[in-house]
Amino acid sequence: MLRLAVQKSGRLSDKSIDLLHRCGIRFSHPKGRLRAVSDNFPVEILYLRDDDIPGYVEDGVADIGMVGENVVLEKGVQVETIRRLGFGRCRLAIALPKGDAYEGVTSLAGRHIATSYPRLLGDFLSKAGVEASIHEISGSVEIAPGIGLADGICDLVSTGSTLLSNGLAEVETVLKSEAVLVGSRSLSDEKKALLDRLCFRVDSVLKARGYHYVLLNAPIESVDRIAALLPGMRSPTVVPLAEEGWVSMHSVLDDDAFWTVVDQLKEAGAEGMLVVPIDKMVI
Ligand code: PRT
Ligand code: ZN
Repeated sequence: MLRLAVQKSGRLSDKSIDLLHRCGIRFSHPKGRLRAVSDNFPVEILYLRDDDIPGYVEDGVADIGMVGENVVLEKGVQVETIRRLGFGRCRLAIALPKGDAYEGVTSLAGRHIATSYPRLLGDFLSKAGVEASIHEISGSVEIAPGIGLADGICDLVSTGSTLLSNGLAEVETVLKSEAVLVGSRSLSDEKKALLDRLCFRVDSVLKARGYHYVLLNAPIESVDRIAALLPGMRSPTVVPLAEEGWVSMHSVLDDDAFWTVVDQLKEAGAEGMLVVPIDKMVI
C-alpha cells in the first residue's frame, strides 16, 4: 500500500484530490478526517498541513506527497521530484513599496526584508552577492513594510492583487513554483511498482490537459483539406453521416490551435463544430 500525503485544506487540496479522482482512485475525504484508504487502488491518503508534507516524505512516514515546490525547496529536504503537476502555479518574489528607487538587485543591499521563505531568499541574495537582513515572519508578510517592520517583502504571488492593494511592486523573482509530486528516496520495490502504476495514470490525465476533442460535419470532398488542418494523434476519424455525401470528422487539437484554424475549417466547408474537453490521454 502506498501512503500519499495531500494538503488537508488550502489552495492545493481540491486540485490534488481532483487529480487523484481523475486517475480513477476512489476515496472519501470528509471534513475532519486525517486519513482515507482507497477501495479500488492500494493507496492510503494522509491529509496534512502542506508544511509537514516534505518532512514526512523524507522520513518515510508518507511514501509520496503532493505539495508546492516552494515548500519542498524551503524545507531543504532530501526527496525525489517525480512529476510537476501543473497547478498551484505561483512565484516567490521580492517586492518593495511602490515608488522606491530600484536599480537592480544591488539596491536591496542593507535592506530589511520580511519573508516566510528565509532559506530561498537567503540563497537568492547570496548568489547575487547582496547582503540584506532577512526578517522571518510566518504570515501576513505583505503588511510588514506598511507597519514599519521591514523595507520590503519576499512572498508568493499569483495574480499580484495582494501586492497591489498593499502598495507594493515586484522587483525580483526568486523562484517559479507549482505543485509537485515528491517521493521518498528509499521506496521498496513493491511501492515503486505501485508508484509506476499511479504515474502512468497521472501522465494520462496531465497529457489530456490543454487538448480538446473536435467533432465537425463536412462534405466528403473537403476531407483532405480538413484533415490537413486537424492532423490529430495519427489522423482524424472520418465516419459517414446518414445524409449522402457528408461525413463527421473527429480529431484531437491543442487548446490554442482551434482558434487559429477555425476560419480555415469553415472555409473548407466544416459546420456543426463541437469542441469538448478530454479527460485522459494515453499515447
Ligand atoms: O494550512 P496549510 O499550512 O496547509 O496551508 P498554507 O496556508 O500554508 O498554504 P496555502 O493553502 O495558502 O498555499 C498552499 C500552496 O499553494 C503554496 O505553498 C503555493 O505552492 C501555492 N500557491 C499558489 C499559493 C499562491 N498561489 C498564493 N497566491 N500560496 C499562497 N498564495 C498567497 C500569497 O502568500 C499571498 O498572500 O496568496 C497571496 C497572493 O496572491 P495574489 O493572487 O494576490 O498574488
Ligand atoms: Zn502551510
